[in-house]
Amino acid sequence: MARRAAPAGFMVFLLLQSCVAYKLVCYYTNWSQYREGQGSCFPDAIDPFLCTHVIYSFANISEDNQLDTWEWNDVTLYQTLNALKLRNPRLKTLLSIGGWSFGSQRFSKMASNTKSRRTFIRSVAPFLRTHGFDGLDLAWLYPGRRDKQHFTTLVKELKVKFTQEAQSGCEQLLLSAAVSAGKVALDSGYNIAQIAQHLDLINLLTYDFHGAWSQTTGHHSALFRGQEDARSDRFSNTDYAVSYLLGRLGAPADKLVMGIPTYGRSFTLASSKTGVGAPISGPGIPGQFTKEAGILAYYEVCDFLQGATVHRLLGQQVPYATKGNQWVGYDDLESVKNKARYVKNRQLAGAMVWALDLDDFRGAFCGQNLRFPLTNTIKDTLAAA
Ligand SMILES: *[C@@H]1O[C@H](CO)[C@@H](O)[C@H](O)[C@H]1NC(C)=O
Ligand SMILES: CC(=O)N[C@H]1CO[C@H](CO)[C@@H](O)[C@@H]1O
Repeated sequence: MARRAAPAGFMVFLLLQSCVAYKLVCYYTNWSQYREGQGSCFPDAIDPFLCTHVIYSFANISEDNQLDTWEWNDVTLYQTLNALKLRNPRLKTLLSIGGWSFGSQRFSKMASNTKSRRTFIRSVAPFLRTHGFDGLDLAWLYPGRRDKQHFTTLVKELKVKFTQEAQSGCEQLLLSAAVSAGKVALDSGYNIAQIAQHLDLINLLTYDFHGAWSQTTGHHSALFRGQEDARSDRFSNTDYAVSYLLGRLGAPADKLVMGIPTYGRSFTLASSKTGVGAPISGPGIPGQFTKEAGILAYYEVCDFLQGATVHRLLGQQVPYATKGNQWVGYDDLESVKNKARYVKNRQLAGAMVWALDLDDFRGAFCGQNLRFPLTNTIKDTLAAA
């Protein structure tokens, strides 16, 4: 008997393991296709077993308040992305609406009016089903004070609609939101405890804490507060945001997904000072592929590191590198491993990656002989016992 009980116990163990599996939610951006040469990324480059959820960003809201495509070839890319599910049927895909360049105003207009909100909500499920998505992600960046109630209503009504729609026998559509990790935005724009009831996932944007808009160098996605942080910067780290959401705002840990960036934020130094808090003259020079001042994809960071000096911030637990008058704060294998461990220690729902196309998705630049080295490291760390 005892010998037969062991495998049964082992099976239960396996089942329990799969119940607590952490989510790995990965964004893919519609504009990465246009990067030149090795930088160009199409959804078929995505390993279907890498993430549990892939979110396609971004979709639009049309003139008549319906969910709509953005790029001329979005429908084709939706198909390519959703075809990944033929290889991994457990993969979930979501469509994200909004984003930075979309802004807040049009969300605000749609959500504040009962009629336009209803029109939008009615358009969502048919659109997602037509294109083979499993859910919607709201990337309203960011709801202001006057939007707080409307955002809550939008989330609640979407959930009601999704529940109704699932009665036809389909698996219920998922609903997530990308939520600011900045204390000021959190306080003014979100009723976290209420929206959390209706959302399946809260994707916390725990990056962009620091950038060229600041006067000095600083890491944009520190895990913890560091000694070098000014008092005014004490809220600008991942740990603060997570603790604030869990402890003060009433976010349930099992819905909270912590963002980890696969890009760095760079600066041009204004003096011979090169540490944290050094004066800057502006953003860093654009990367060869991403071509945006102040931003470097991880694969561009790898290139930058040749001949650069790397420093690890012990308190903040993230690295930065300097070369000439350039300074970049980024995440590497070690820092993302630490962050993934943090996700497990806090028993969060999982980790989110922004973005797959900024990781070394070809495995061509970082010499690790591995595609998606950062995302794979997060995956492995989350899966480790
Ligand atoms: C997005 O929708 C707005 C109307 O709300 C429209 O003016 C704009 O052209 C759309 N953008 C694209 C790229 O289709
Ligand atoms: C090429 C490109 O940038 N396409 C669009 C992808 O979606 C965003 C929405 O945030 C647009 O701003 C981009 O223009």
